[in-house]
Amino acid sequence: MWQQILQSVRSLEYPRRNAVLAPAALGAGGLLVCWLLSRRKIKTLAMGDGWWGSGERPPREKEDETIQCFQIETSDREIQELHQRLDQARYIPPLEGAAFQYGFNSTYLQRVVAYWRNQFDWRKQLEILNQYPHFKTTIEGIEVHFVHVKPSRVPKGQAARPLLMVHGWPGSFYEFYKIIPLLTDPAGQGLNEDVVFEVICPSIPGYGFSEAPHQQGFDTLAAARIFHKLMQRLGFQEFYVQGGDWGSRITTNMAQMLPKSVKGLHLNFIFITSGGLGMLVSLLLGAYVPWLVGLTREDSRRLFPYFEKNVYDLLRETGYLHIQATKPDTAGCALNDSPVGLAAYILEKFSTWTDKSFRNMDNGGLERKFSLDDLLTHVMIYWVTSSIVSSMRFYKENVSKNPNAAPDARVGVYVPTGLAAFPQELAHTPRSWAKKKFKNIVTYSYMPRGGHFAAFEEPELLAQDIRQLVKKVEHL
Ligand SMILES: *[C@@H]1O[C@H](CO)[C@@H](O)[C@H](O)[C@H]1NC(C)=O
Ligand SMILES: CC(=O)N[C@H]1CO[C@H](CO)[C@@H](O)[C@@H]1O
Repeated sequence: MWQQILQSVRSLEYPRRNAVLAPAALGAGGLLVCWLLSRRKIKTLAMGDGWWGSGERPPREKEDETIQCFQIETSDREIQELHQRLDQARYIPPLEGAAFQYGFNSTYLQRVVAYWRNQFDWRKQLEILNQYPHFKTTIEGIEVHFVHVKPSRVPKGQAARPLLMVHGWPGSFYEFYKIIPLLTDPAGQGLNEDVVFEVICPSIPGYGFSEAPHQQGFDTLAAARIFHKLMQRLGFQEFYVQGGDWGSRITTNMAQMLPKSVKGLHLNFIFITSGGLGMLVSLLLGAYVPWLVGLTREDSRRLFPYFEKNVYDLLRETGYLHIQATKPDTAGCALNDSPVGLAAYILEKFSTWTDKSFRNMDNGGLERKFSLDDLLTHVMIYWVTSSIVSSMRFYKENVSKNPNAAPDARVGVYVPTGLAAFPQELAHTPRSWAKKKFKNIVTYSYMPRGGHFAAFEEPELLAQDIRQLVKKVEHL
């Protein structure tokens, strides 16, 4: 196509016989080329700027860009106070035979709380949390926390690939603690892999140890911009990004903002606002003739019966979303005041989002894939930082408007993208739907097992899939 246009423009250059027509034709050809070029130019998402600190932005004062080392610490008094609250909790019995269908089974909750009170060793978990280097730095008026792990050894002739990994709700940077060694030290984990990463896991502002925004309007675009500023401050020009849940939307926004900085985007949760007409047609016909509407057999297995699997199930599981997208502070008052309520609210998600059938299990299947130590560590990260309310507000800032009108809905994603579709994810997005938004899907994997908390549940599978993307992008 290009060749042809250039050729025809060139052939217009030498028609000596017609000296008058030539410049006119050249001008028209030039315009055509310009128009085509502008059409080919990739639309990016405006980066903008923001201020999330308390009060007015100080006039023209340069932000302190230093990066400080940080360690997670809690005082004995905080632990004592937590124990007092755990001791004073009150419970009502679950409905007979209800398992997790009405929410967290309070009989099982008492067991979790007894473990928390008597066996859970926060000091030991703190040692685990602090085994990797933590830092804080101020961006747009708030302190941003991140974990930064450099590889201990890099194979000869290789360079470590910087990789930013972003968590979601109700998770934290701790979701990545099992995948970090697989990515930064494959040899130490018995993996024969040349591709080694330098991993940066920030806490979304308002989550865990990142300060909460003091101003309204902190959405995924703002988070994406802040993480770009963080990576720039750390000196990375080009890097990979990975995310699930909110992390998926944030890293996608990063790829839309500065596509040149993002070498590859890997997602284990696929956010699309609408799949257009193609999606509608494939929903109507996909169960009968998947091949005709761009679906694979596996897509159709995961999608249908659609209302059962992807509509009713979603309705049953997303009441929290409506609360958090409308009046987060109200329910948040209770959760921030009661560690038992907080544990029930957070851990219920680790049950059903890992496997929907866990709803029918007395103990929500929680200990099938996770240890209580790991689960309670997540809860503690929210408790000791009082961050549940600010984490919930992120929904308010992102779900209240028309999603199709959001600026990021009108900009495609052109960076090389790897999509990992885990079978127990809340909803399945076939490649043919994702293509509308992600214009350069390099890998699309039907993962054999695992759900919403991919890095936490299936670190080996996720690490493998990230490496697969990097190898394709770099032609290794
Ligand atoms: C709640 O969990 C407890 C402990 O796991 C179990 O014994 C009980 O049967 C469950 N109750 C309901 C209503 O499912
Ligand atoms: C649907 C909605 O309210 N989206 C907001 C969330 O964040 C985007 C940017 O990522 C805003 O532009 C949207 O308005």
